[in-house]
Amino acid sequence: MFTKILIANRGEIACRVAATARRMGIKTVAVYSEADANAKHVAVCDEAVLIGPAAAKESYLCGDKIIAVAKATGAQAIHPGYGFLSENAEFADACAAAGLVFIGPPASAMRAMGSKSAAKQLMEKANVPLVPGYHGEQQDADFLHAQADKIGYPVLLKASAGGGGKGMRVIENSAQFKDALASCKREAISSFGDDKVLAEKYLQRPRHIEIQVFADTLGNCIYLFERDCSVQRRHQKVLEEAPAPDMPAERRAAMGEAAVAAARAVGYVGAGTVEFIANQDGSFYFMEMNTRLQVEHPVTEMITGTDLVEWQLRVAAGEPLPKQQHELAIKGHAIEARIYAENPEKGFLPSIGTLRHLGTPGAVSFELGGDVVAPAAVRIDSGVREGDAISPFYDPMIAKLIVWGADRKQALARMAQALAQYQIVGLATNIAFLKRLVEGQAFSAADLDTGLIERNHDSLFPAAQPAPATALALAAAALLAGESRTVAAPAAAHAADPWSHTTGWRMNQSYARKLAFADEHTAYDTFVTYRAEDWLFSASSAAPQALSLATHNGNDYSIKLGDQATHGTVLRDGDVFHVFANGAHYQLAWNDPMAHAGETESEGGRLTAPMPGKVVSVLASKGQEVKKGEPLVIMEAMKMEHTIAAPHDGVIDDILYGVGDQVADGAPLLAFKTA
Ligand code: MV4
Repeated sequence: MFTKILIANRGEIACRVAATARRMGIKTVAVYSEADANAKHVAVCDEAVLIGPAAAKESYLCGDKIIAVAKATGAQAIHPGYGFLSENAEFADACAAAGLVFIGPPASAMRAMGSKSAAKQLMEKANVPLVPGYHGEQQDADFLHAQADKIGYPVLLKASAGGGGKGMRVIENSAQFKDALASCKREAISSFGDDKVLAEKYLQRPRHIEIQVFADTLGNCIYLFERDCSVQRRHQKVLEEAPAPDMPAERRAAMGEAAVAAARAVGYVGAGTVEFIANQDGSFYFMEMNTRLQVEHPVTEMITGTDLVEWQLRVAAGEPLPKQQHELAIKGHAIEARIYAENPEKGFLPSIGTLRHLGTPGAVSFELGGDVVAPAAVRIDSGVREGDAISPFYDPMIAKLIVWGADRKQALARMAQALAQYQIVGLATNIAFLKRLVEGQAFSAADLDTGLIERNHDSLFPAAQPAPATALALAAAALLAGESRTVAAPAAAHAADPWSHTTGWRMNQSYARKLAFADEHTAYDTFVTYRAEDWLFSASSAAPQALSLATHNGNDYSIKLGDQATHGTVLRDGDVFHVFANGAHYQLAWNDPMAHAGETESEGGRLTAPMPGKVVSVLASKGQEVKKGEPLVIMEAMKMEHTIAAPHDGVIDDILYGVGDQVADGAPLLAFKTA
């Protein structure tokens, strides 16, 4: 076995590989870009070497630099993870030439599967089922038209060089063929520089089912069952599960054997995935083979009790597969959800920024019957920690949340629960969307196909709901508790002095303080009346109810509103209260009437945006002398205007944004020199 390996990747997969290496007593070398100097993968490896600037093609894609680092640090093998160099046959060859083991398949197998149409021809010879169609060299329009008529409509035209859904055309009938072929070829040449197409029977509601295969250098090749990855969005997987729902044992064996035949046909070694497209009736057809460890490998690990990275290391070191086919069995059900920094309400636009707060569901492990310990119920694979940034340079995945259950129903319930416990402040995420997805009727009932998200668009993107009174009450309680702490502490010496109390004691007992909150859609006026032991609270026009803070531990609050007990986490970020309660995340901006110049946040003479928003007015100019408290910039965010004022007398050094500019949370708006 190797004593030291280099991990040619970043993020969660680099951390994942490092965890297994550490457990096996293998030292690890990380490589990193300038953007990743403080990244988690650098921290979890034994050594780390800078390989270049942030852009992947100047760092993580530089095979020669990475090989040089492996040689210099004495690593014997390179694990490429997924993406980057993982399916690059030239890199695998270069590793071999440098006397390093590439932890992956032979370059020849990568090349054989790299060309989609050549792979299909190989598979045809190996008796791996293919979608009925024409995958040959002849490209004459009349010939292809005759092939399409023979296949029967609907027919799908695909660019041979394509993949990921680009260059595909569905043809409903023979009359549409000519125009569709011309347009498909135009797209194929402009996207891939190759106008070769293939024609297939179009499957109307297909499922994406893939088989995990593993082969060693001694001629053993086995399958570790299937994963159903039908829930996708624009060819990006969103949820993956194992085993596939409604998979009869005979079909599982047939698919497994077809996948093993596919792997054997290209002399495969290591971890691979054979992708099939399956009809609702269960018929299945080879699509392509991924010659790497996949993002969704944990669901297979959880149901088989294996560590696939350990298997990869053993196979790469020349050892036999740790298990034979008959020693493998499926236990329970696992589901993975990919948590992304993206905004589902804004077309899944990636969200860049800092994970200012990261609260994860607690890991749960338990006993299953006798002394057999079941897999942990919740596993989180992540390459980021609280305080880390999601940058524009790499994939904006925050974490993979993987749950295990004795059956699908239990796994589903645990996934919903774990998503409800996930707390992220600082970035938009797809967590609420994932929760709607796993709780939705279609996924719950395993009514799976690649169109699930589009078909259920209306229930997956419901109109925004106003925040419930309990969420507003939690924000109010946190605000009031925070005020009594910060103000009461220095006044403790004068405890007898009613004027230094902040319990709200007032000459006029009926005084109701207005706390104005707002989220992106709604403004909420709430009213608080201070009483001896509690508050009287009303949200908008609702009748006032007694509100009290039962317990308060860090950011966790238990309150009572009327006769309803509620708890939640409340994080205050400037004037925004992030309330996590009932599995939802409410972002409530407080319009603080007392906020004025002297309290405006300023860092090192710079003035920053209190929350993400838009600049609506710039009142100062470069070089201008200003007085403390003078308004400089007005921003609009969360339905409110925020005035950024001079913290001291001084001079405007620079103005960094103009009217109409979108500004990120915490961004400096202007440079300011104190007089
Ligand atoms: C298909 C298909 C229906 N019929 N082929 C999309 C990308 C590519 N690699 C294969 N794709 C498809 N091929 C036939 N004959 C539907 C898809 C497809 C799809 C496949 C797998 C996972 C998600 C998908 C989403 C849309 C379309």
